[in-house]
Amino acid sequence: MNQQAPRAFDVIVVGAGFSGLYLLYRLRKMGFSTVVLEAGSDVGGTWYWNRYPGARCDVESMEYSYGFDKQLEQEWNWTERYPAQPEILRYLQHVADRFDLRRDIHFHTRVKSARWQEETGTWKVRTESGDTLQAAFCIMATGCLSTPRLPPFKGIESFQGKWYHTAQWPKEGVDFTGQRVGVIGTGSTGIQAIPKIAEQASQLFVFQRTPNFSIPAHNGPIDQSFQRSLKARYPEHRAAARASFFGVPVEMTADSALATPPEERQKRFEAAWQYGGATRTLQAFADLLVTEEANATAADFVRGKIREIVKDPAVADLLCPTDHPIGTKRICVDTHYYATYNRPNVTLVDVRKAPIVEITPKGLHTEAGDYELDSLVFATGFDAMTGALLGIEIEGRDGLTLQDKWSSGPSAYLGLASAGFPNLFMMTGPGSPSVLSNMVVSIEQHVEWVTDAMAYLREHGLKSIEADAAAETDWMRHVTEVADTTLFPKANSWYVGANIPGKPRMFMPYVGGVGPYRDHCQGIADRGYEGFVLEPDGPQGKVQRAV
Ligand code: NA7
Repeated sequence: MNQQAPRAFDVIVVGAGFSGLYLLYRLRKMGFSTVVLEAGSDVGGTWYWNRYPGARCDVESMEYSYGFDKQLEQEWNWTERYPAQPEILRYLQHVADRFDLRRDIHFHTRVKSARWQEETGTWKVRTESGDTLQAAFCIMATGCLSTPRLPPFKGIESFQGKWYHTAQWPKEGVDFTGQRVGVIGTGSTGIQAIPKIAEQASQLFVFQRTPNFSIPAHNGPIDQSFQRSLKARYPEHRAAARASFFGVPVEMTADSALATPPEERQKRFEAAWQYGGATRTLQAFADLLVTEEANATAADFVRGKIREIVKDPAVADLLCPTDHPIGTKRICVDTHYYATYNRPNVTLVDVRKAPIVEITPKGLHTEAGDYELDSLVFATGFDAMTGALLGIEIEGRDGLTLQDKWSSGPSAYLGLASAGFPNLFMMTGPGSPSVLSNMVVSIEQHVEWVTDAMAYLREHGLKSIEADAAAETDWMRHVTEVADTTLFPKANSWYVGANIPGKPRMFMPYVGGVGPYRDHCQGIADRGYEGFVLEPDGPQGKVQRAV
């Protein structure tokens, strides 16, 4: 697509994951000419890049799927209770084919910059290969966990073996059979990959700085009668998901962990553990994420399980998290993670006590010794939530860049739009429920809300919509206030940017709940896009405020 004049569209969407695909489907249906720009060679977003062994969603298949098309949700059959990466990727490929989406997606196209052109009221988007496109609207569907982080380990270039980042895994896969492998990182990714790599490697060294809580998935083939019965009541089920707290319908309780007798409390935690997944444990009692004493009852329960499973008490001790309340860092959902440490070929190395000094040609050197390795796997996470947005030079009105505006922390009205950046939307941006929710449910809400807003502009002869600065400030204050009523901000998590040196510390996701957030957004739309500045089309261009 090399041409002189920028190609013009109504909408440019960046990213072809869950958000980008649904945006394209809906915008096309609404008659907006749309192009999607995608860095990968295929659709899938997160599920395109994260192909490491064991990669699996921690939300169940029947929940983690689109609800916008009745036939789609009926015709697609999931094979496992929790979907593995290849299956989610196949699902998204199916969606792309079924709705003929690929013809408007430019693959191998990484966006470098997006600049607002005041004279024309359009966004000029430049790709890394130098092409330019322009559109009235630009929607960043760039994902929350799409900028991998590789810490600057000294000596990495000298390593004679092979190394991999889990989020940039080779498409052809990696065979570790007979190898001495090192894994750095024990977040959700490491916890999924470690049991799989342990099955192949001759020796696996896990370099752990901070342990995390993990709950078994109890994954397995999906129960087909369950699949059929849920499909029969999908409309009610989806409605309940949309109104729920995390985007997954779970019966809420008002019970307090502290007010419940210990035996009864244990029983409930045990039932949640046996059911599998994180949601039931975190929602077993109403006060688990609110008071430290209540939280400690759940944390003690999981630590007890770790000690039951892991045979060597010293290893079990090292695997027991003590530095954060359970659930305040993304709780992991695993398959045989803790039991993996009972294998004779697996060694847990404490790099908190004796930190990694450097990568050497033959392996890895810590303050306590040397490890000879054939391969190294970095499961070291992401520059979450803001990384992908700030990785693009986004310039709004009067030369204001998003990098400058967010230099002391991100700010976005509803997590969807930022003052100074008209007609620019972000999907699951900071200040929206995003990573604290079932992403697909949140994404569908965003897509519908944003595209409805665009249709409203069209119907009312308006040319731009922009977050009002005061409304945005109020929203971000609310986001922080709600977070401060919980234990979430206490953890040094990627939710607060703590994993990236120098990143401003701020609790980024909105923890007020998916249902309440949705109602709030709907109210704003019903009141004529309250808190947004809407600008009429035409040269007179008087600003109409719906604040
Ligand atoms: P996470 O959860 O950010 O985990 C990254 C891991 O890497 C974590 O254990 C880190 O330890 C470790 N890490 C990072 N840098 C280092 C250095 N320099 N030395 C040793 N260890 C290090 O990323 P994931 O990919 O696992 O998960 C991200 C999300 O993706 C997940 O929550 C799901 O929502 C999907 P630390 O805790 O910093 O001590």
